[in-house]
Amino acid sequence: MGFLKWLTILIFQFYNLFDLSIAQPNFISYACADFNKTEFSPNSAYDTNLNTLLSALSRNMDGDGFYNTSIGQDPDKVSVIAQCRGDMESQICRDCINNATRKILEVCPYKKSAFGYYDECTYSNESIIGTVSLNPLVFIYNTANVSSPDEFMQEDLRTLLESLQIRASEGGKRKFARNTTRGPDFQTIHALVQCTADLSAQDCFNCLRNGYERLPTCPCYGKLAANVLMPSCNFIFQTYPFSNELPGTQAPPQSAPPPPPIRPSPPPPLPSGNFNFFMELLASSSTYNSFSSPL
Ligand SMILES: *[C@@H]1O[C@H](CO)[C@@H](O)[C@H](O)[C@H]1NC(C)=O
Ligand SMILES: *[C@@H]1O[C@H](CO)[C@@H](O)[C@H](O)[C@H]1NC(C)=O
Ligand SMILES: *[C@@H]1O[C@H](CO)[C@@H](O)[C@H](O)[C@H]1NC(C)=O
Ligand SMILES: *[C@@H]1O[C@H](CO)[C@@H](O)[C@H](O)[C@H]1NC(C)=O
Ligand SMILES: *[C@@H]1O[C@H](CO)[C@@H](O)[C@H](O)[C@H]1NC(C)=O
Ligand SMILES: CC(=O)N[C@H]1CO[C@H](CO)[C@@H](O)[C@@H]1O
Repeated sequence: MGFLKWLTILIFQFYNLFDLSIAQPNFISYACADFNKTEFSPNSAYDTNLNTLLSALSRNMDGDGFYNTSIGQDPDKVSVIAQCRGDMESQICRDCINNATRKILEVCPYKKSAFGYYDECTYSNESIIGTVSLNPLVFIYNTANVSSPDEFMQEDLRTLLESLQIRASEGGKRKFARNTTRGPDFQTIHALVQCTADLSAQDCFNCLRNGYERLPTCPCYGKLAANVLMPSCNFIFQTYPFSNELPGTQAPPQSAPPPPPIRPSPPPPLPSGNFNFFMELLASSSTYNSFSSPL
Protein backbone atom coordinates (compact mmCIF):
# COMPACT_ATOMS: atom_id res chain seq x y z
CA MET A 1 0.00 0.00 0.00
CA GLY A 2 2.70 2.42 1.10
CA PHE A 3 4.80 1.40 -1.86
CA LEU A 4 1.96 1.90 -4.31
CA LYS A 5 1.21 5.31 -2.91
CA TRP A 6 4.86 6.25 -3.19
CA LEU A 7 4.95 4.98 -6.74
CA THR A 8 1.88 6.97 -7.63
CA ILE A 9 3.42 10.12 -6.21
CA LEU A 10 6.62 9.40 -8.09
CA ILE A 11 4.80 8.94 -11.35
CA PHE A 12 2.80 12.04 -10.70
CA GLN A 13 6.00 13.99 -10.06
CA PHE A 14 7.53 12.68 -13.25
CA TYR A 15 4.45 13.58 -15.12
CA ASN A 16 4.63 17.09 -13.78
CA LEU A 17 8.30 17.39 -14.63
CA PHE A 18 7.63 16.21 -18.12
CA ASP A 19 4.69 18.52 -18.41
CA LEU A 20 6.78 21.53 -17.40
CA SER A 21 9.59 20.59 -19.72
CA ILE A 22 7.33 20.55 -22.75
CA ALA A 23 6.43 24.21 -22.42
CA GLN A 24 8.76 25.47 -25.11
CA PRO A 25 9.12 29.14 -25.89
CA ASN A 26 7.30 30.40 -28.95
CA PHE A 27 9.13 30.50 -32.25
CA ILE A 28 9.89 34.01 -33.47
CA SER A 29 8.31 32.76 -36.65
CA TYR A 30 7.11 29.52 -38.11
CA ALA A 31 5.42 28.34 -41.27
CA CYS A 32 3.56 25.17 -42.10
CA ALA A 33 2.45 24.06 -45.53
CA ASP A 34 -1.18 24.74 -45.99
CA PHE A 35 -2.36 22.03 -48.30
CA ASN A 36 -3.95 18.90 -46.98
CA LYS A 37 -1.95 16.82 -49.42
CA THR A 38 1.15 17.50 -47.36
CA GLU A 39 -0.46 16.23 -44.21
CA PHE A 40 0.28 12.88 -42.68
CA SER A 41 -1.75 10.78 -40.30
CA PRO A 42 -1.12 9.99 -36.68
CA ASN A 43 0.78 6.69 -36.27
CA SER A 44 1.54 6.52 -39.98
CA ALA A 45 4.98 5.47 -41.18
CA TYR A 46 5.78 9.15 -41.72
CA ASP A 47 4.75 9.97 -38.17
CA THR A 48 6.95 7.20 -36.80
CA ASN A 49 9.92 8.26 -38.91
CA LEU A 50 9.52 11.86 -37.89
CA ASN A 51 9.35 11.06 -34.20
CA THR A 52 12.38 8.76 -34.38
CA LEU A 53 14.33 11.46 -36.10
CA LEU A 54 13.28 14.32 -33.88
CA SER A 55 13.98 12.46 -30.67
CA ALA A 56 17.60 11.84 -31.72
CA LEU A 57 18.22 15.23 -33.22
CA SER A 58 19.69 17.35 -30.46
CA ARG A 59 22.09 14.52 -29.50
CA ASN A 60 23.37 14.28 -33.04
CA MET A 61 24.29 17.87 -33.73
CA ASP A 62 27.83 18.19 -35.01
CA GLY A 63 30.49 20.50 -33.60
CA ASP A 64 29.29 23.26 -35.89
CA GLY A 65 25.75 23.15 -34.56
CA PHE A 66 24.42 21.57 -37.72
CA TYR A 67 22.38 18.47 -38.39
CA ASN A 68 20.76 17.12 -41.52
CA THR A 69 19.36 13.73 -42.15
CA SER A 70 16.80 11.72 -44.03
CA ILE A 71 15.17 8.50 -42.98
CA GLY A 72 12.56 6.26 -44.53
CA GLN A 73 11.51 5.78 -48.14
CA ASP A 74 9.24 7.96 -50.26
CA PRO A 75 6.47 8.87 -49.65
CA ASP A 76 7.26 8.46 -45.96
CA LYS A 77 10.76 9.85 -46.22
CA VAL A 78 11.49 12.51 -43.63
CA SER A 79 14.28 15.03 -44.16
CA VAL A 80 15.30 17.54 -41.61
CA ILE A 81 17.84 20.33 -41.30
CA ALA A 82 18.48 21.84 -37.91
CA GLN A 83 21.08 24.49 -37.34
CA CYS A 84 22.16 26.75 -34.53
CA ARG A 85 23.21 30.32 -34.95
CA GLY A 86 26.93 30.26 -35.65
CA ASP A 87 27.89 31.90 -32.37
CA MET A 88 25.85 29.78 -29.96
CA GLU A 89 27.34 27.85 -27.08
CA SER A 90 26.80 24.13 -27.54
CA GLN A 91 24.51 23.76 -24.52
CA ILE A 92 22.24 26.59 -25.65
CA CYS A 93 22.35 25.07 -29.11
CA ARG A 94 21.18 21.66 -27.89
CA ASP A 95 18.46 23.21 -25.73
CA CYS A 96 17.25 25.24 -28.64
CA ILE A 97 17.11 22.26 -30.99
CA ASN A 98 15.35 20.26 -28.30
CA ASN A 99 12.79 22.99 -27.96
CA ALA A 100 12.37 23.34 -31.70
CA THR A 101 11.78 19.64 -32.29
CA ARG A 102 8.96 19.66 -29.75
CA LYS A 103 7.50 23.00 -30.65
CA ILE A 104 7.33 22.19 -34.35
CA LEU A 105 5.06 19.22 -33.67
CA GLU A 106 2.83 21.46 -31.61
CA VAL A 107 2.52 24.33 -34.09
CA CYS A 108 2.56 22.29 -37.30
CA PRO A 109 0.77 19.09 -36.29
CA TYR A 110 0.87 16.51 -39.07
CA LYS A 111 2.31 18.92 -41.60
CA LYS A 112 5.16 17.65 -43.72
CA SER A 113 6.49 21.07 -44.64
CA ALA A 114 7.42 23.00 -41.57
CA PHE A 115 9.86 25.72 -40.65
CA GLY A 116 10.51 27.07 -37.18
CA TYR A 117 12.83 29.89 -36.23
CA TYR A 118 14.22 30.76 -32.85
CA ASP A 119 16.85 33.42 -32.24
CA GLU A 120 19.33 30.69 -31.37
CA CYS A 121 18.48 28.02 -33.92
CA THR A 122 16.37 27.12 -36.92
CA TYR A 123 14.55 23.98 -37.92
CA SER A 124 13.29 23.07 -41.35
CA ASN A 125 12.28 19.98 -43.16
CA GLU A 126 14.07 20.07 -46.37
CA SER A 127 13.56 17.20 -48.75
CA ILE A 128 16.40 18.20 -51.07
CA ILE A 129 19.39 18.81 -48.85
CA GLY A 130 22.03 20.83 -50.67
CA THR A 131 19.67 23.01 -52.68
CA VAL A 132 18.66 26.57 -52.03
CA SER A 133 15.22 27.02 -50.53
CA LEU A 134 14.05 30.64 -50.46
CA ASN A 135 10.43 30.05 -49.72
CA PRO A 136 8.83 30.99 -47.41
CA LEU A 137 10.51 34.31 -46.88
CA VAL A 138 9.61 35.99 -43.65
CA PHE A 139 10.48 39.44 -42.46
CA ILE A 140 10.17 40.23 -38.82
CA TYR A 141 10.96 43.76 -37.91
CA ASN A 142 10.87 46.31 -35.21
CA THR A 143 8.40 49.01 -36.17
CA ALA A 144 10.52 51.86 -34.80
CA ASN A 145 12.34 53.96 -37.41
CA VAL A 146 16.04 54.74 -37.43
CA SER A 147 16.85 58.42 -37.57
CA SER A 148 18.37 58.60 -41.09
CA PRO A 149 16.86 55.64 -42.92
CA ASP A 150 18.50 56.14 -46.32
CA GLU A 151 21.95 56.68 -44.95
CA PHE A 152 21.43 53.74 -42.59
CA MET A 153 20.20 51.34 -45.27
CA GLN A 154 22.08 52.45 -48.36
CA GLU A 155 25.46 53.25 -46.90
CA ASP A 156 26.33 51.74 -43.55
CA LEU A 157 24.15 48.64 -43.51
CA ARG A 158 24.81 47.98 -47.16
CA THR A 159 28.58 47.96 -46.73
CA LEU A 160 28.27 45.77 -43.66
CA LEU A 161 25.90 43.21 -45.18
CA GLU A 162 27.83 42.97 -48.42
CA SER A 163 31.02 42.14 -46.58
CA LEU A 164 29.21 39.65 -44.33
CA GLN A 165 27.65 37.87 -47.31
CA ILE A 166 31.10 37.25 -48.74
CA ARG A 167 32.60 36.18 -45.44
CA ALA A 168 29.74 33.77 -44.67
CA SER A 169 29.77 32.18 -48.13
CA GLU A 170 33.49 31.63 -47.93
CA GLY A 171 33.27 30.34 -44.38
CA GLY A 172 33.55 26.63 -45.17
CA LYS A 173 31.07 24.55 -43.23
CA ARG A 174 30.19 27.25 -40.75
CA LYS A 175 28.59 29.75 -43.09
CA PHE A 176 28.17 32.44 -40.53
CA ALA A 177 29.52 35.95 -40.19
CA ARG A 178 28.87 38.78 -37.82
CA ASN A 179 30.18 42.28 -37.39
CA THR A 180 29.18 45.74 -36.33
CA THR A 181 29.54 49.11 -37.93
CA ARG A 182 28.93 52.70 -36.97
CA GLY A 183 25.64 53.94 -38.41
CA PRO A 184 24.16 57.43 -38.61
CA ASP A 185 23.97 59.44 -35.39
CA PHE A 186 26.47 57.19 -33.62
CA GLN A 187 24.17 54.20 -33.70
CA THR A 188 26.00 50.88 -33.73
CA ILE A 189 24.58 48.52 -36.34
CA HIS A 190 24.90 44.85 -35.44
CA ALA A 191 24.42 42.34 -38.21
CA LEU A 192 24.79 38.63 -38.71
CA VAL A 193 24.22 36.42 -41.71
CA GLN A 194 24.06 32.65 -41.96
CA CYS A 195 23.41 29.89 -44.50
CA THR A 196 22.72 26.25 -43.75
CA ALA A 197 25.94 24.26 -43.81
CA ASP A 198 24.83 22.02 -46.69
CA LEU A 199 24.96 24.87 -49.23
CA SER A 200 27.85 25.54 -51.56
CA ALA A 201 29.60 28.91 -51.28
CA GLN A 202 27.85 30.12 -54.42
CA ASP A 203 24.41 28.95 -53.29
CA CYS A 204 24.95 30.59 -49.93
CA PHE A 205 25.89 33.85 -51.55
CA ASN A 206 22.88 33.67 -53.88
CA CYS A 207 20.50 32.92 -51.05
CA LEU A 208 21.68 35.86 -48.95
CA ARG A 209 21.73 38.10 -51.98
CA ASN A 210 18.17 37.20 -52.75
CA GLY A 211 16.96 38.32 -49.36
CA TYR A 212 19.20 41.37 -49.38
CA GLU A 213 17.85 42.57 -52.71
CA ARG A 214 14.38 42.69 -51.24
CA LEU A 215 15.33 45.18 -48.56
CA PRO A 216 14.52 48.34 -50.57
CA THR A 217 10.86 47.32 -50.77
CA CYS A 218 10.74 45.55 -47.43
CA PRO A 219 8.53 47.04 -44.72
CA CYS A 220 11.64 46.60 -42.59
CA TYR A 221 13.43 49.35 -44.54
CA GLY A 222 14.86 51.92 -42.17
CA LYS A 223 13.72 50.09 -39.06
CA LEU A 224 15.68 49.56 -35.87
CA ALA A 225 15.85 45.81 -36.35
CA ALA A 226 14.89 43.14 -38.82
CA ASN A 227 15.18 39.39 -39.25
CA VAL A 228 15.03 38.15 -42.81
CA LEU A 229 14.31 34.43 -42.71
CA MET A 230 14.40 31.82 -45.44
CA PRO A 231 14.83 28.07 -45.03
CA SER A 232 18.37 28.09 -46.48
CA CYS A 233 19.70 31.35 -45.10
CA ASN A 234 18.85 34.27 -42.88
CA PHE A 235 20.22 37.54 -41.74
CA ILE A 236 19.56 40.04 -39.00
CA PHE A 237 20.42 43.65 -38.53
CA GLN A 238 19.68 45.65 -35.43
CA THR A 239 20.84 48.66 -33.47
CA TYR A 240 21.35 46.66 -30.27
CA PRO A 241 23.41 43.58 -29.40
CA PHE A 242 22.26 40.03 -30.07
CA SER A 243 20.85 37.75 -27.43
CA ASN A 244 23.03 35.02 -25.94
CA GLU A 245 26.23 36.23 -27.49
CA LEU A 246 29.24 34.16 -26.51
CA PRO A 247 31.38 35.88 -23.88
CA GLY A 248 33.95 38.06 -25.56
CA THR A 249 31.92 38.55 -28.68
CA GLN A 250 29.71 41.23 -27.20
CA ALA A 251 29.97 44.51 -29.02
CA PRO A 252 31.03 47.54 -26.98
CA PRO A 253 28.14 49.05 -25.02
CA GLN A 254 26.30 51.78 -26.78
CA SER A 255 24.91 54.96 -25.34
CA ALA A 256 21.78 55.20 -27.49
CA PRO A 257 18.56 55.24 -25.43
CA PRO A 258 16.27 52.20 -25.74
CA PRO A 259 13.57 52.48 -28.42
CA PRO A 260 10.31 54.01 -27.26
CA PRO A 261 7.34 51.66 -26.84
CA ILE A 262 5.37 51.22 -30.03
CA ARG A 263 1.82 50.22 -30.75
CA PRO A 264 1.61 46.98 -32.69
CA SER A 265 0.32 47.48 -36.22
CA PRO A 266 -2.58 45.47 -37.57
CA PRO A 267 -1.51 42.06 -38.88
CA PRO A 268 -0.47 42.06 -42.55
CA PRO A 269 -2.64 40.26 -45.10
CA LEU A 270 -1.80 36.61 -45.66
CA PRO A 271 0.10 35.92 -48.86
CA SER A 272 -1.59 33.99 -51.61
CA GLY A 273 1.11 31.30 -51.85
CA ASN A 274 0.81 27.81 -50.51
CA PHE A 275 2.11 28.65 -47.09
CA ASN A 276 0.42 30.10 -44.11
CA PHE A 277 2.56 32.50 -42.23
CA PHE A 278 2.31 32.92 -38.54
CA MET A 279 3.93 35.30 -36.24
CA GLU A 280 4.71 34.37 -32.71
CA LEU A 281 5.82 37.40 -30.82
CA LEU A 282 9.07 37.81 -28.96
CA ALA A 283 9.25 38.60 -25.28
CA SER A 284 9.54 42.27 -26.22
CA SER A 285 6.59 41.40 -28.36
CA SER A 286 4.77 44.65 -28.87
CA THR A 287 7.64 46.14 -30.85
CA TYR A 288 7.52 43.43 -33.50
CA ASN A 289 5.50 42.91 -36.61
CA SER A 290 5.54 40.19 -39.15
CA PHE A 291 5.39 40.40 -42.86
CA SER A 292 5.75 37.45 -45.14
CA SER A 293 5.82 37.06 -48.85
CA PRO A 294 5.86 34.04 -51.16
CA LEU A 295 8.61 34.32 -53.76
C1 LIG B 1 -8.31 20.41 -45.44
O1 LIG B 1 -9.03 19.53 -44.59
C2 LIG B 1 -9.99 20.17 -43.77
C3 LIG B 1 -10.64 19.14 -42.84
O2 LIG B 1 -10.07 17.88 -43.00
C4 LIG B 1 -11.06 20.84 -44.66
O3 LIG B 1 -11.99 21.51 -43.84
C5 LIG B 1 -10.36 21.84 -45.57
O4 LIG B 1 -11.31 22.40 -46.46
C6 LIG B 1 -9.25 21.16 -46.38
N1 LIG B 1 -8.51 22.17 -47.14
C7 LIG B 1 -8.19 22.01 -48.42
C8 LIG B 1 -7.41 23.13 -49.04
O5 LIG B 1 -8.49 21.03 -49.07
C1 LIG C 1 14.15 25.93 -24.14
O1 LIG C 1 12.95 25.83 -23.42
C2 LIG C 1 13.08 26.09 -22.03
C3 LIG C 1 11.73 25.89 -21.42
O2 LIG C 1 11.22 24.65 -21.74
C4 LIG C 1 13.60 27.50 -21.81
O3 LIG C 1 13.80 27.71 -20.43
C5 LIG C 1 14.91 27.67 -22.53
O4 LIG C 1 15.31 29.03 -22.44
C6 LIG C 1 14.75 27.31 -23.99
N1 LIG C 1 16.07 27.40 -24.61
C7 LIG C 1 16.25 27.85 -25.84
C8 LIG C 1 17.66 27.97 -26.28
O5 LIG C 1 15.33 28.12 -26.60
C1 LIG D 1 9.33 18.96 -46.45
O1 LIG D 1 9.18 17.55 -46.53
C2 LIG D 1 8.11 17.11 -47.34
C3 LIG D 1 8.10 15.61 -47.28
O2 LIG D 1 9.37 15.09 -47.30
C4 LIG D 1 8.29 17.62 -48.77
O3 LIG D 1 7.13 17.28 -49.53
C5 LIG D 1 8.44 19.13 -48.75
O4 LIG D 1 8.73 19.58 -50.04
C6 LIG D 1 9.58 19.49 -47.84
N1 LIG D 1 9.74 20.94 -47.81
C7 LIG D 1 10.80 21.52 -48.35
C8 LIG D 1 10.83 23.00 -48.32
O5 LIG D 1 11.71 20.91 -48.82
C1 LIG E 1 8.27 55.53 -39.47
O1 LIG E 1 8.38 56.35 -40.62
C2 LIG E 1 7.29 56.24 -41.50
C3 LIG E 1 7.61 57.00 -42.78
O2 LIG E 1 8.36 58.14 -42.50
C4 LIG E 1 6.03 56.74 -40.79
O3 LIG E 1 4.92 56.64 -41.64
C5 LIG E 1 5.80 55.88 -39.56
O4 LIG E 1 4.72 56.37 -38.83
C6 LIG E 1 7.02 55.87 -38.67
N1 LIG E 1 6.83 54.87 -37.63
C7 LIG E 1 7.00 55.14 -36.35
C8 LIG E 1 6.73 54.01 -35.41
O5 LIG E 1 7.37 56.22 -35.94
C1 LIG F 1 34.38 44.34 -39.15
O1 LIG F 1 34.18 45.57 -39.76
C2 LIG F 1 35.30 46.44 -39.70
C3 LIG F 1 34.91 47.73 -40.35
O2 LIG F 1 33.76 48.26 -39.74
C4 LIG F 1 36.48 45.83 -40.40
O3 LIG F 1 37.60 46.66 -40.28
C5 LIG F 1 36.77 44.47 -39.80
O4 LIG F 1 37.80 43.85 -40.55
C6 LIG F 1 35.54 43.61 -39.82
N1 LIG F 1 35.80 42.36 -39.13
C7 LIG F 1 35.83 41.22 -39.77
C8 LIG F 1 36.11 40.01 -38.93
O5 LIG F 1 35.61 41.13 -40.97
C1 LIG G 1 21.49 12.66 -45.09
C2 LIG G 1 22.31 13.76 -45.62
O1 LIG G 1 22.00 14.34 -46.64
N1 LIG G 1 23.39 14.06 -44.94
C3 LIG G 1 24.27 15.12 -45.34
C4 LIG G 1 24.30 16.20 -44.31
O2 LIG G 1 25.27 17.19 -44.62
C5 LIG G 1 26.58 16.72 -44.80
C6 LIG G 1 27.45 17.91 -45.09
O3 LIG G 1 27.47 18.74 -43.99
C7 LIG G 1 26.64 15.69 -45.91
O4 LIG G 1 27.94 15.18 -46.02
C8 LIG G 1 25.66 14.58 -45.59
O5 LIG G 1 25.62 13.67 -46.65
